[in-house]
Amino acid sequence: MRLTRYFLPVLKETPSEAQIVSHRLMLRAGMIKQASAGIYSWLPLGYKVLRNVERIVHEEQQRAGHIPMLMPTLQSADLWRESGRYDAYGPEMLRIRDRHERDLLYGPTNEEMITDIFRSHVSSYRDLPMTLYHIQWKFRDEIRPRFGVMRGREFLMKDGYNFDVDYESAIHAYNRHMVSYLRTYERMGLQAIPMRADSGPIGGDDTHEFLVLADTGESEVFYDAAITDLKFGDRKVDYDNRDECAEIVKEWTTPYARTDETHDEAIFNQVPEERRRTSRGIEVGQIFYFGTKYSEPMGATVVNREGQHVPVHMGSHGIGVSRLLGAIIEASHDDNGIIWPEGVTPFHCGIVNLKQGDAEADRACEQLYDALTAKGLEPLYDDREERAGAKFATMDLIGLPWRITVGPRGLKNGVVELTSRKTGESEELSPEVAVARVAEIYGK
Ligand code: 5CA
Repeated sequence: MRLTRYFLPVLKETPSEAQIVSHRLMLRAGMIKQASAGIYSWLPLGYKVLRNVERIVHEEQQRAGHIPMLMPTLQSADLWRESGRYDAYGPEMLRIRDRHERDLLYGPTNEEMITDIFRSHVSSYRDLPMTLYHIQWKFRDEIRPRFGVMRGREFLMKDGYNFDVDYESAIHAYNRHMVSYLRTYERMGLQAIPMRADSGPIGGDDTHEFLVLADTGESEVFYDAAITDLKFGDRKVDYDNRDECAEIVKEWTTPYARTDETHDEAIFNQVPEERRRTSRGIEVGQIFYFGTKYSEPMGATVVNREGQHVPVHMGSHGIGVSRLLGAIIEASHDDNGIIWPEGVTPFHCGIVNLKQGDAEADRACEQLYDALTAKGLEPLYDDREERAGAKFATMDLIGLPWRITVGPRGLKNGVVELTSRKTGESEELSPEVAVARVAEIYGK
């Protein structure tokens, strides 16, 4: 993409309404624009990152054997009356009446709708286990939407639902989700720690939240520092193997890690003092096992191996897709702007032409652009007639992990400069080697 042909409305001023750094940077980098309280338009740069986050979520869900689908945003109130949540959910639910006086709602979550789909089509244990998921917009009329996409009213969520014939298989589904989430967040350059939590309006006994440590997080968290040393890495996991998944879950749930809702001072005090940490965290996901809470009142049963009709065991599993953009920025920025992890960056690499209009520099930039594109990479070429300082400031603000700087002086010696956004370190390389280096970084 050439910057002169793109829509990147960066702001010079720091927007006064934004209280935390991720919100400020998302506005300044032209990623989002508020449409009304807690509701945002995703401008091209923000939309690109959102799609990248979504893609990783899809890939990891499908790697774990979960099936993608799409349910609507508007739901019938009648379904929620069946589960008893229509009245219980309270003012966070946006209730709507259509022209035929039928009650609808903008879905804050989809347990009822998925249970209805399941009961209409599945009746035997032979079709299980089954996990269906979608990535869809949700609406919760939060009393205090704030921090930009972090606590929005309209937000994008991945929500998945497992259906299992008995408790043991449902716990395997829970474990499988935990394992797949660990890999999902790591691919986004995040450390998200599973913490024992409270189930709130979704219900159920077993639940973990995934928290990214950040001073601006809304939750208070207590943990054993040992958990921050754990890495998922590129282990090969057989997601159907119950023992293997249970082992990984044990590894991550043995060190103490709880949110303030479930924190237990007596247990925490057994952690050696030098490893006890109190911090704040951003909740980027939550998994629940709630058994037959929805299947029983809604009559979602299957015939089990013994020929009996039993309500299915269910759980639901959420990832805050749009919130993740805020969380990633909170975890990865400096005074000059965002520092995108390579896994989610909107463009792989920036090209800065120090002397737009200089025939040599222009040609070298075009060649770099073509060579990077030919490798399957997407560069952002700053081809504006701007001074170098302004171009560097824009690149730093929007946070591309790598920048190639091209100027007449370097070209005389046959070199361009490859700079890491994270470390600020630069290397002078021939254009060919610079392209090969960037391609190698992205595994292309
Ligand atoms: N049905 C379950 C799991 S599918 C559910 O709704 N879980 S949840 O309430 O925990 O939401 C899942 C994730 O969505 C949260 O972990 C959080 O990351 C994100 N989320 C929740 N509320 C908001 C909000 N107001 N703005 C942005 N993201 C949110």
